[in-house]
Amino acid sequence: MNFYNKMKKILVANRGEIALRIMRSAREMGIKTVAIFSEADRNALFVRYADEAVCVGPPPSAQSYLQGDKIIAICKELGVDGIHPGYGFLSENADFARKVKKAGITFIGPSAESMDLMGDKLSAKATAKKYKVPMIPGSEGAISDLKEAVKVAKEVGFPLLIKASAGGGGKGMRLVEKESEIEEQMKMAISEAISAFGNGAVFIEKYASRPRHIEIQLLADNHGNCVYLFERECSIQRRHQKLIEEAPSSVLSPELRAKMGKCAVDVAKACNYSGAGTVEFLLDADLNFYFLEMNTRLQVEHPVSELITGLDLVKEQIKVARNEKLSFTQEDLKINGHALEVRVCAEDPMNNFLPDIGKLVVYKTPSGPGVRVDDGFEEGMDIPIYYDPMISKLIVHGKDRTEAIEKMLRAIDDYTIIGVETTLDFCKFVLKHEAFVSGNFDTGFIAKYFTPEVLNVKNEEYAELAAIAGSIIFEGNKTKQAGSGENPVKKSQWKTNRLN
Ligand code: MV4
Repeated sequence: MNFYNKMKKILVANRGEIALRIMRSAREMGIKTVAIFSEADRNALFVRYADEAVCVGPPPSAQSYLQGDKIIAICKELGVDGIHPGYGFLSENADFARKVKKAGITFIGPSAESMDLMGDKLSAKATAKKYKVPMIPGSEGAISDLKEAVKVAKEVGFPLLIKASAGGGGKGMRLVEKESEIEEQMKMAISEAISAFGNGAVFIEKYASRPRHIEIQLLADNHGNCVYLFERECSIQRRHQKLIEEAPSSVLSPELRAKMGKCAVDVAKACNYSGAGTVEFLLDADLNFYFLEMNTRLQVEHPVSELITGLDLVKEQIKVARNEKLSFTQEDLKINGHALEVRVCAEDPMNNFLPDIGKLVVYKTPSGPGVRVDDGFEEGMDIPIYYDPMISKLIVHGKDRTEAIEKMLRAIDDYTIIGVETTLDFCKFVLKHEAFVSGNFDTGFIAKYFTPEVLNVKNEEYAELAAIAGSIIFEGNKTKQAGSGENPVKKSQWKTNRLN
């Protein structure tokens, strides 16, 4: 069957940078785009970029971007062939994927069955186990009574983690350091799981201290082909929020990369996966790796994989969704250079990374060879309080890791954001840190090295510099004719992001 003519119009069930990024690829493929938006996003770039746009409701996500039935009704009305869910919102909602399919619309993502299998962590582990994918020692299934919990705990040893089966991404995890804490932590974990996910199933795993977080990007078609697009190193995280990602990881040998890649492909085969997906692994200090979970969506950090492989993951997702075969094999894929991504969030690192929303009074993005900015904001716009405070993703591609770091530092300096605090200064601190530069870091990096003072010192230096700059301008204005047009202070010395 030839489905090539299918997919003339796609609805993007998302907002912000990812909605725009998806629409750009669709447009390059000659596909019309439909945006849905909430009342808070009326003036957003992605709404204007789309060929058609429909308001779905008031600002809160539950009343807008999560209104699955409403979104499907819009698709029917506008003759939409496919829905791209982006990340977050409805992207990993199996019931939504089922309804979309039932309505005769293509869900650009895996089947509802794959999502069901991987959405529940216990069933994900049971599925992956069929292919002998390495697992962290722990309970075989759900644990409901204390006696069993104690028995498993004694087998695996302390410290251990109690995890919610319906959790994921770090939600619903509890650390247990010794036997006397088990009872209380089990009770807490179960009641939390019930209130957060409506499912009280929990399981136990040995706690791996300070692992690295390595994830493998996969792409599978509907004809039995599946390839890995290498790894992303995502260990620079804070409270399960990734802040810097890179590809490739500086610690994987080609042999380990191939081994982890094959395991990830096995996980995809075990759940009959289709489309773009990611398998998360923990990597310990001895370079042993363990399956954690599978993300059945396009991820925020996908651009670093695009840059090192030369692929457009959104285009590949669309091609797979219209039943095309992958146009390349594993052997065709090679890692080209090194890519880094920093998440530019409207958060204040000096104040516990609390969201700092407001107006982008000045907003100037960096550019130049190897610099990519995925954003959805313009100067003068307000960052809405209702959603994730991510302003943009700044992504660079260099011939090697050193060049990528240098390029990122330059790009951060060339980025001007005034009006809200951002994570740019913080990212610069990380990129200059000896542990990051040497590659000798893990998920404990921020806890180990970051305190607000490390930025404070820099800010004091900046304040000093600003004072000097101010006095030079003042002196300059006194001695120069007004309107001479010459500014004795280079613009870059003013920058809020310049640390030293
Ligand atoms: C773990 C772990 C240590 N031991 N499991 C956090 C996110 C979720 N995908 C699983 N997570 C972890 N599971 C065992 N048995 C440590 C983490 C973890 C972590 C993992 C990846 C990246 C950052 C992290 C930060 C804290 C904890």
